[in-house]
Amino acid sequence: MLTIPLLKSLPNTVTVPSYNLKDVKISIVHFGVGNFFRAHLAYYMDKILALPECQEWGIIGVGLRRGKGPEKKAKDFKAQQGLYSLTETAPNGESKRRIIGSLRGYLLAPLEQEKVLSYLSSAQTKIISLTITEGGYNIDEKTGEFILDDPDVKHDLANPTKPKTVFGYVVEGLRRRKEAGLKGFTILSCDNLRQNGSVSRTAFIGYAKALDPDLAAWIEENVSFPNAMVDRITPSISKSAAAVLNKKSGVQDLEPIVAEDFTQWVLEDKFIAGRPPLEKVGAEFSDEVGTYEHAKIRILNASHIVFASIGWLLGLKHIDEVLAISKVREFVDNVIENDVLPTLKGPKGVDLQAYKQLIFDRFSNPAMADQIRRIAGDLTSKTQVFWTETMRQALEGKRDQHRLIFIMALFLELLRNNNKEGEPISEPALSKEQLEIAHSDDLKASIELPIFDGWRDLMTPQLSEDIAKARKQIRDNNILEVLPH
Ligand code: CS2
Repeated sequence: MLTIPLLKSLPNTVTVPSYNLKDVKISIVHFGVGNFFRAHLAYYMDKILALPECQEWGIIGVGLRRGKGPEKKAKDFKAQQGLYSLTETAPNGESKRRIIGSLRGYLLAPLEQEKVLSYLSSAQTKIISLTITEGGYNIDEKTGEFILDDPDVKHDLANPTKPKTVFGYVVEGLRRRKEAGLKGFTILSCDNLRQNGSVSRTAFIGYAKALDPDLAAWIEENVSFPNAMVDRITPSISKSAAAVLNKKSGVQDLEPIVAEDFTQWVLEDKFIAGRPPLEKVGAEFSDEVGTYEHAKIRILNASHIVFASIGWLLGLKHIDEVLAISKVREFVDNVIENDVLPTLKGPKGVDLQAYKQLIFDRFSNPAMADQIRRIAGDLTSKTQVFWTETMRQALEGKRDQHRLIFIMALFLELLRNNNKEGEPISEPALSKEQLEIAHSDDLKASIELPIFDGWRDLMTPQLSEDIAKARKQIRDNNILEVLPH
């Protein structure tokens, strides 16, 4: 186990916090303490805390759900005083290890509701950051509106002081701030969404309006929602991978993580309650964040789920194994070159071809052993976010569609869950009834599932026919033989 007193006795190959952990104050409340957050925002804040006069920027993490996983995490972080180790691995396998000290505590909201609310309403709190997944913003892709009809949202609207959702918590925190005459804070999304700040605004204001229009108006004035592009590949960690990491680092850590050595964070400078000097620790402020986000999502995340879907159907486990198949790499390269880049504007000075190349090289890093299962999971939400714009441009602009039809067919085959072992992939956005449709052998039924809602209005009977045909081709053949040119 890793604890503050033990930091002194760690091997000297491990970088430990140079600041005094006891001096750190909490100004950031983070919802969704997953591996990506721990390798990204918490990593940047760890560097911030090491700067002079920056010890106010500690983080308290919040988990919203009970269950075996979150409860273990809560127990582990309590035992380790929030500390954990991060291994950063380069494509040549070389690794650097550091202990991250910025996470100063972890609260499991259902068990510590008032504590979470007191952090949210504390005068010291300046930023609420979020990694709540692409589907977590509860937005209807067809209308672009916050879904009030969700059972947990309904619960929170009826019981605003005893919330369950992130919207309920944050808005109750803001209500208390307003009542106490305090100012608001910044809500900073770190999820892969096009315009994640604007989507957060729609979600939180949408919830607040349904609860109390006066409070919603106050929030519009007192809360800022910067857009931000985030990027760092962070695999899941199995028990055995954790044991290997600990053996290599010489740290007995209950919650070790690994990430690639690449990291990027481009943000809008819109922090209503102040911010740490992130530009001093490698983040960039830009007024072109939307362009960065679009490029990242439409190239990196969009191609990631295509590689992962093909890999899954081939029965592979790790993404670098898929990149090693030249036919697959060629196919996805063609898709990006012909179907994505012609309708995508990159940020000033960024060569999108080189950007794509770098991304494919990052995916090929065997030292990461990044799981296909992780990337292919939650395909319904991810497809809506990562593919909508490309699909809309192709369908509206009457551009060539044959590769995109194949991709739609591929996604439905993945949802059908027919990998060699017949193992299901996690699909949290679908109900039991929808999952049955997804798993059926019918070639057309699942076309109606929400996965294609981002371009539902552009779907035609002919397109459905073509998707069904492509599905049949994938099923009846080795997928490598039917990848379109
Ligand atoms: C992946 C991302 O889950 C996914 O779909 O594409 O987690 C990806 O690894 C990160 O966005 C990289 O920044």
